[in-house]
Amino acid sequence: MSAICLLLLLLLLHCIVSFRPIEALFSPKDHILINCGGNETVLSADGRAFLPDTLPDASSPFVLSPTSHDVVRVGSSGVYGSARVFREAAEYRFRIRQKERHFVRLHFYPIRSSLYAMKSAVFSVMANEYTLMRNFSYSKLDLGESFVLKEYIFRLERLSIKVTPSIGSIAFLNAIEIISLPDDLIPPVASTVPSGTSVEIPSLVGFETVFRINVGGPALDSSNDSLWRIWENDHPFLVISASVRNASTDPNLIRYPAEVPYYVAPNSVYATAHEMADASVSNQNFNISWVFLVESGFQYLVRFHFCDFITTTENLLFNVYINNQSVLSPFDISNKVGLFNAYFLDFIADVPMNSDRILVQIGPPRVMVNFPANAILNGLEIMKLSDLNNDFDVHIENASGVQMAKNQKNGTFIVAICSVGMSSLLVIAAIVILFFGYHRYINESDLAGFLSPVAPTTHLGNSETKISTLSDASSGASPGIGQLLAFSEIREATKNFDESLVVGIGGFGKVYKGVFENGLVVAVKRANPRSQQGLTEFRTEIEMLSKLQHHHLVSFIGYCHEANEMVLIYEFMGGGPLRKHLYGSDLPPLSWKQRLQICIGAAKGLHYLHTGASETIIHRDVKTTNILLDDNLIAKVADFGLSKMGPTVDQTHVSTAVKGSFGYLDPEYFRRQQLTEKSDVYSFGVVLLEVLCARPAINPALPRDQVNLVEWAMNWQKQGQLEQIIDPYLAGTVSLYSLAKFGATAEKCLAEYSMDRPSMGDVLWNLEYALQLQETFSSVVGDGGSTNCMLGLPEWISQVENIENEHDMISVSSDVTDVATSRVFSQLMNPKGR
Ligand SMILES: *[C@@H]1O[C@H](CO)[C@@H](O)[C@H](O)[C@H]1NC(C)=O
Ligand SMILES: *[C@@H]1O[C@H](CO)[C@@H](O)[C@H](O)[C@H]1NC(C)=O
Ligand SMILES: *[C@@H]1O[C@H](CO)[C@@H](O)[C@H](O)[C@H]1NC(C)=O
Ligand SMILES: *[C@@H]1O[C@H](CO)[C@@H](O)[C@H](O)[C@H]1NC(C)=O
Ligand SMILES: *[C@@H]1O[C@H](CO)[C@@H](O)[C@H](O)[C@H]1NC(C)=O
Ligand SMILES: *[C@@H]1O[C@H](CO)[C@@H](O)[C@H](O)[C@H]1NC(C)=O
Ligand SMILES: CC(=O)N[C@H]1CO[C@H](CO)[C@@H](O)[C@@H]1O
Repeated sequence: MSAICLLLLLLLLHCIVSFRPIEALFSPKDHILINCGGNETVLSADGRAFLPDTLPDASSPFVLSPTSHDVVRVGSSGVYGSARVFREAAEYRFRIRQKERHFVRLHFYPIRSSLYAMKSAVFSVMANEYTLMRNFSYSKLDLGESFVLKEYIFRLERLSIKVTPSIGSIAFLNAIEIISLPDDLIPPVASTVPSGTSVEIPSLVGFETVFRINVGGPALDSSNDSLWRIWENDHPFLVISASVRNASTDPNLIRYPAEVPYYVAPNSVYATAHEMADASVSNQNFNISWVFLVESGFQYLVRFHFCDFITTTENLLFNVYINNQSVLSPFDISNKVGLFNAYFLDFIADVPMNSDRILVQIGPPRVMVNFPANAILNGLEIMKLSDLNNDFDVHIENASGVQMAKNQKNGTFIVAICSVGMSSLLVIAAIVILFFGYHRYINESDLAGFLSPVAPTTHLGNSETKISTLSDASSGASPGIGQLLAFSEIREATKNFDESLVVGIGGFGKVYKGVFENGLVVAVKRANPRSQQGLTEFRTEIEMLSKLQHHHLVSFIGYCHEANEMVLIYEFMGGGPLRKHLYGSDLPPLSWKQRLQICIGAAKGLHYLHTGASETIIHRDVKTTNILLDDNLIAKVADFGLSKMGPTVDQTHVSTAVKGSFGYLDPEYFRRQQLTEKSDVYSFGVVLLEVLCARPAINPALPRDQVNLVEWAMNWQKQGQLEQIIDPYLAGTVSLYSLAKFGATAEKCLAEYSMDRPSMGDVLWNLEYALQLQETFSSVVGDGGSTNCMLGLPEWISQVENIENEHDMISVSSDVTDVATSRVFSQLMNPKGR
């Protein structure tokens, strides 16, 4: 009986799912439309009502302060017929109903007025803590008579839009749109290429739409899109227009599988495409290429929209590239997606300082047997990600980049930038959107190749962590997790705990190198048999380790608890603790790139502890001796003896007696005895400084102001002169931008209050960025730091000064790049044409 009920239920569910009404329009919880400076409600061309901001009353969804401002109104051209003009800084504050991601759209159109020179107005706009535009000026865009539409996406629970005129100028706004978005419109994780590891997109990252393209189809305006977006034709971006042919089908034939919500893109985007022109060429082996000019020094989300309505009998199979890097090779759209199904894929591309473009290419795979050579693209979106400072406008690094180039009298330096440019400098990251149910389209083995070696979001739950009883340790070549081992086996592996095999001594006892019969080399941590002190820590560690498995955590192989013996067995880390590679030993010093890679590895391990396991785990003893290196200098986090489960959902912290290591302790934790994962972030900040300066966190032998590494280094960092105190071995080999990013990241980790500190995910993101910056630099000057280019510390100091003097240049260049990024959203419609 119950089986029948279940069956009926399933059938019913199936019906509900398959007859999902696609036509149903998305109805946002927040949908605030404002006609700035207007005296009445106006309808836009898509039929939406924009309320005037003249008299905000108690019921209106926003407050404008200060309230009294100048307005400009002309006849009736919709929202562009009026503007509010600001002579001083002013702020719109909005009531947001739903804490989720929102579109924030700002419309600018300078109305001709005898009173105000709106066209030449220079002003800045902030949304909450995000800087959207700095010293923006319409006149510098050279747009003729079209309006500018800026579109951003933020996760909001409150919103303030602040408009600030530059000194002696005014600011203006024509219209504002605030629309809450379906949460699955932005992917949760991203994978970096070529490293291929996936990182979370922190929820606080904002996006700015810079291009939204309906490939092979007409421009679409807001009435054609369920989220009132506009789409532009791809022709202006095609490198060779003769390489493509229009393809189109009836939009009503497009199907949206459950994994692709209809609001991802309208069916008219999926119903048009560009395919390879056959162009009566015998050789069909070419790429279709599009070039998009973007602002350098930012990361971009690149979203491809695909729908195959072209192939009939044969399979369609092609490669996809971003900036000459293969991101899908090949993409088997016929097998993965199926005819007429909408499909989309996201990637993250880094555009370094010395590049200003994103090159998107599709083309047939090299070896084409029994397939027609063809490739299609239906739509493309490019969104800029806000940086660590919540900034969308130009980076400081740009100025110094220019400075560096100028410093080189030798012309080959610049040539080197250009030619090495695209391949090694444009570093790209790829992501697969992991929308629920997505596995229907991408099976695990595809993902494995794509996201290798590790995805921090992979949930390795407790399910596979049964502690097996004995005996396959000697036979099983695969080091399983948490096996109980016989003491006799361990004694044999360590030659009866031979003193010559001791590789370390910790609070818990001695650590030996051991070799099992099957050749497995391990580290054996044996508690001092005379002390029972370690029992709690011993249990904690086994409990923790059995739940954890990650490429950047030291693998736990097994344990033994017999009579008085407590032994833990780990994979052997041939490189030993990180500290030994930094100071106090005669190991060769690590290069900056190696140090960054080690920090990234350790950050990945901690990020996994914080977010990857079923419960948040706080390490509590992050320090350079607990970060171990293997023979290839891959960093792994070790020693979970003090670890604690993090706060549960309804707690914000764990109260606990303060434990940890002197010099690394989070001051807030110390004061309030409330533990959160941000305490690890603090300790990790100390590790970053230790890595940079190659000295202990506390060194009482030094002059008083230098004893505490954090105080000392943060002093230099706040003066912008961190490069003065870096490990002398690094002098001349470190990219100043990489160092600046690294220093800023460490500073944020070391914030006094835990709420001001970034998550490990953010830290990871920024360290990877610092690495990209270093690689950019290395590919220009060479890994060894060619002495012709960089001459050690004195050189750095003068460069820092140069940055400060280049402020004017920065703002100019920001305006230059703005042209590229805002044109899309401005060419489309001429307000006069409405
Ligand atoms: C709003 O202002 C315009 C332009 O000054 C004017 O034509 C129109 O009549 C005004 N409407 C209202 C309701 O005051
Ligand atoms: C705008 O430019 C002025 C002068 O160049 C500068 O002082 C000011 O800080 C800039 N505003 C912003 C928000 O960057
Ligand atoms: C392809 O479509 C675009 C947009 O509809 C149109 O402008 C263009 O003329 C078309 N090209 C051809 C060859 O039909
Ligand atoms: C876009 O919307 C306009 C107005 O509703 C309509 O006339 C036009 O056919 C639509 N275009 C497409 C491609 O759907
Ligand atoms: C297509 O572009 C990629 C990346 O730029 C390149 O490696 C490949 O050789 C190109 N293929 C053809 C056929 O030109
Ligand atoms: C990337 O591709 C473009 C266009 O095909 C080409 O001009 C450029 O040289 C390539 N860069 C590298 C480093 O291969
Ligand atoms: C080099 C770069 O990434 N972007 C800009 C930096 O500033 C210079 C000079 O203004 C511009 O030419 C670059 O485009």
